[in-house]
Amino acid sequence: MLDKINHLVEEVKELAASSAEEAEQLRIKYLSKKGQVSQLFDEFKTIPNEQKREVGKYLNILKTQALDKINELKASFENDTHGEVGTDLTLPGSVAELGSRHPLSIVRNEIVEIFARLGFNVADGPEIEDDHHVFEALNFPPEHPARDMQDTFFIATNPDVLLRTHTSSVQVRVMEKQKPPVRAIFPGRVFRNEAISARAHCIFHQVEGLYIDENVSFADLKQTLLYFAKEMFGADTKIRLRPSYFPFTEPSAEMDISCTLCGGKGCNVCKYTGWVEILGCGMVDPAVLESSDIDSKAYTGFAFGMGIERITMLKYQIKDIRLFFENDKRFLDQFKSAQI
Ligand code: 2U9
Repeated sequence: MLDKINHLVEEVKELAASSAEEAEQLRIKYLSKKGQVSQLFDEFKTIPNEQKREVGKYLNILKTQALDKINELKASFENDTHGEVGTDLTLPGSVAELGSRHPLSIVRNEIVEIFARLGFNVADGPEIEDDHHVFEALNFPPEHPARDMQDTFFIATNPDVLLRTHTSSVQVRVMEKQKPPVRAIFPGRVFRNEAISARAHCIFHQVEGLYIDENVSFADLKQTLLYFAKEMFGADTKIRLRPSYFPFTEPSAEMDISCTLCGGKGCNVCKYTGWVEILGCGMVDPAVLESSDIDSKAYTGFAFGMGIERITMLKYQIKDIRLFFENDKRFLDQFKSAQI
């Protein structure tokens, strides 16, 4: 039996394989249940007891050597693909895909650029605000429904810590710090406690504008917004103003543009009226100027506000506001060519 073992030890030393497949065949030949090494273990049971100690030792050495050799052969094929399915260095490299700007950012940047051409700066402020900057200084009466839990998100139980419902709070902060003339726009994220649907979301984006100086008139407001509408929606765009009401402006108006889809003839986007509403505006209420210590006899101002989602939906004919917040790459990829 020792001869057989020695013979196999020598045989195992010389084992060679040209593929992983062949190495596996060798494992079967020597180490499987019916393999040559295993058969020697069966034979081992039959030898006299006094030989068992010595033979057992060599048998174990044979088994270990066979295992090591075959594992070594197998390992040599794990990283060696012999040019079959390995790295083909002649293939073109994988392309690192560039991201694209979010449609809301594209439209916000476009709005900022249009007003920059008219001399408006950009100002920014906190999203977590207090009652004074969101409501009080803007002439909201104490019982106004916007102040209700139903409409505004309050943080914890403190009624004086809330998420801003409009960026007008930033205007108040600017007026408190900077004396007229003020000519700025205020892009930012706002929060309203609303049910989410295809047309409304509890988080959305606004751009508001404010111009305060001596002799600022409603005609200035109208001309500024006409310029904006033509730059944003095309030179043929017409505007119309309808009387409205906001606590912070007097007089107030809502502005429509001629329908971007049918040009005013009537379609389902404009509900066959030829007009679509895009923003609210008005002359800053003297009480609002006074609450920020601006002399309402010396200065007048106009203000306007628009939802960026609404402008983007109109411009790109997007039917559901929720698409802006889902980050579906198939949606976002469609804006690659529109980046500014
Ligand atoms: C100050 C004074 C006046 C900002 C204005 C609107 C009209 C308006 C809405 C449009 C759609 C908000 O996003 S929306 O829901 N905004 O209609 N905003 S005037 O007036 C101000 C702001 C600040 C100190």
